[in-house]
Amino acid sequence: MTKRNPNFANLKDHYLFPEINQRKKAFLAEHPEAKLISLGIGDTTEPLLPHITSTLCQGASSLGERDTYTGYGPEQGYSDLREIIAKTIYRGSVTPDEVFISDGAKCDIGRLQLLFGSDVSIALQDPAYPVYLDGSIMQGVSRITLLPCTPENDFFPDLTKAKGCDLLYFCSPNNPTGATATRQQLKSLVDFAREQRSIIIYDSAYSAYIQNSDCPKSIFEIEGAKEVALETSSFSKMAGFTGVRLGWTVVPKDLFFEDGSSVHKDWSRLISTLFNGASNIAQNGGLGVLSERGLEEVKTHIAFYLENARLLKEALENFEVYGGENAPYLWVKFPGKSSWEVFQEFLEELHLVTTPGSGFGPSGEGFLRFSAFSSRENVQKAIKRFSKISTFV
Ligand code: PGU
Repeated sequence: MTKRNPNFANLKDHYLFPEINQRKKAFLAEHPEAKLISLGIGDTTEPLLPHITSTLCQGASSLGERDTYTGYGPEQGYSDLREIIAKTIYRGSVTPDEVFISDGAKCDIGRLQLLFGSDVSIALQDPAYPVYLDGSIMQGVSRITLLPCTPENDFFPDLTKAKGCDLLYFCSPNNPTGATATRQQLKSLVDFAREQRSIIIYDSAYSAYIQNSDCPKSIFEIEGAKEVALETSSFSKMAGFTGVRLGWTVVPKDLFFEDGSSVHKDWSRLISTLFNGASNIAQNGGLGVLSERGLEEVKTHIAFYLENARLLKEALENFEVYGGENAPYLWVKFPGKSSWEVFQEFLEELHLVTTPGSGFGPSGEGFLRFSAFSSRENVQKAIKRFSKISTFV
């Protein structure tokens, strides 16, 4: 008989978000009348605005004409999209041939884990997006160091704990804490990686939410980063493309493995073998997003979700609340209770779905994550329900 991949025995039974869905379904089975509001998974809710929508439609209709029909595209993505990303997002600090278009950051994180394989030691923020840890375990990585990020260290880890690690995952603005690293902090991260000769896998999926000019939107704003970092990012949270599926990863040509071979070259090899390029319709939409009119539409959406975050933060002011200013997440401490206990109370007493902090790592215990991705109406309804929190916490 076929043997199970033994790495899977080292995982928890469920990925975090399906587990939340199961609890939600179990609750609805007993209370079918409940009007649940989700401040749980970070999934955009607002309809796309006209210019971006029109570029997606145009991408689809061009497939209906002989002269404009396209099939498989280049695995690395369309050159005009790579060019506009290099110019608009990175202001020329990376070249178009260092940009690889993807079907989203999550998918690329999985492929990056395949690139580095199992024989690496990794360090990651705790709490962190669960894909960094679960995906590494699937690959068979066993040398794993968690770097606690708590209010006590201003959510920036003690890097000395990551000494000697091969890969350093870093996400800013952070999911789930909403903490956003300053230029000084990112400089210390890059200096550390240069000293250690480690590679940083930098996730900037939420960079469009950064309002503070002292917080870089990309690791490549830091001098020397191209020698030690690659960056994965996404149109999902920037442009409401969670369902459209479009992202990118920048792999600098200055990045090398220990034996002197090129990371860029191996990544090209991997992508051309295991990926057939992002959807041509989605890529047309990506060009729309990064056009002048598209970027105006993006600003409107970002401002909308940040206003949701502000309203939620204001309503939770009696609690210890972090994040929400440069990120679409609030990180709220509920002392004396486990995250899953408080999650269940919010579900049963307020009919609100949140995300338990412990699902992002042990340092998340006792916290809940609130997502600001919601309609204004639902945010206002959720805030009204908050008045009952004092009856159970
Ligand atoms: N990177 C980070 C840090 C994320 O939080 C998410 C989504 C992604 C990447 C995924 O980006 P895509 O480009 O859409 O693939 N995090 C959400 C959704 C849950 C999930 O499993 O991806 C969240 O609620 O944490």
